[in-house]
Amino acid sequence: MAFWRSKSEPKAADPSQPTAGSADGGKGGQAEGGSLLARMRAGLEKTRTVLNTDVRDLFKSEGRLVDDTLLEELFARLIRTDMGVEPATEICDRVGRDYRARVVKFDELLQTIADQTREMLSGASTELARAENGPTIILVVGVNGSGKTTSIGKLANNLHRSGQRVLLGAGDTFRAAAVEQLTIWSQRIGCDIVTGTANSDPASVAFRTAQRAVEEQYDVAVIDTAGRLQNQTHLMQQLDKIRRVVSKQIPEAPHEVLLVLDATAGQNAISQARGFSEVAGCTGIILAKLDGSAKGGVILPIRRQFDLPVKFVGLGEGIDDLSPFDPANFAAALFSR
Ligand SMILES: Nc1nc2c(ncn2[C@@H]2O[C@H](COP(=O)(O)OP(=O)(O)OP(=O)(O)O)[C@@H](O)[C@H]2O)c(=O)[nH]1
Ligand SMILES: [Mg+2]
Repeated sequence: MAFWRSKSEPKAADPSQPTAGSADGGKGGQAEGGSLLARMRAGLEKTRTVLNTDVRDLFKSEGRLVDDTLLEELFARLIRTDMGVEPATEICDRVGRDYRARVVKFDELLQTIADQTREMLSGASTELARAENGPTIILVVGVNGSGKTTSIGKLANNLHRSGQRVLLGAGDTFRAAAVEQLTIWSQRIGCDIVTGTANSDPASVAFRTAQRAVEEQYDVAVIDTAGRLQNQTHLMQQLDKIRRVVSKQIPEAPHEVLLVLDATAGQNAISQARGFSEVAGCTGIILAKLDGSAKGGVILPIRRQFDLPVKFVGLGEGIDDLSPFDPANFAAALFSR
């Protein structure tokens, strides 16, 4: 599953070619698509269990009459996944519209909810941006412990495996352990890394990363940053400085500013997204730790409230546990039995 096609491959705009960010990672292969669904399903296990068990509990095997009581109960159960009031209301409205005063089976209802979820999530392009010429620079930001460094490791590994020359930038200079953590990832992947001494200016690491990426003709550089809160003004200004020094090397860079959100934070992830997307010029979201969360429904308000596509989801701590986000795949995985 390659996140990017190589530059020599045909453009994704060619309708005969699947896109790099599509559910099957651009391979178009049935088997791979199937295994992606299985992995997404496993990653969403906790949310899926909440939904399936909770919603199924509302039904008897012979089905149940759709009336106000059922719709209220359904609403309460949907809310538990942190999908938020609006999406839950819309789903219940649709169930009411389609089935009111009829007896429905659990499977029928689940299919309707899945369809509605897919529609609510679709629309934005989830493909990773790419520089026309020269290296693509990806900056990764987010609050402490959200999963930035791990997501960088997984992303870089995938790009490296698909034949890209990848450079990492250890822009979290606050803690020696952070540099070590990214260095270990670079060794596992077999890619190069630019580091700075502890407490050195992260912008200087970012500058040197972009400079080396240009001079040595890397395809992509992924720059890590220290965790910060959106209300820590000086730290947010530091992000701004990182962006500026990178754009001195390459005017359009950074091509992506990926905000890593922790899915286990549920609705709190939304306030993080709000703060960061305003200040840091984010271009997309990585929703990490979906596997550890029963609140995977939070993806719906994130999609709705921000003009920011979810580009990847983290489905575990392993090197392969990052998947391009695909609404159809996500909805199918979430509501499959
Ligand atoms: N289960 C699971 N754990 C994850 C995932 N992504 C990251 N983690 C774990 O979350 C913890 C924090 O991950 P890091 O990548 O260090 O987070 P960070 O944002 O770089 O943290 P700081 O640099 O301290 O701000 C680690 O234990 C990771 O293994 C994921 O998708 N699933
Ligand atoms: Mg980190």
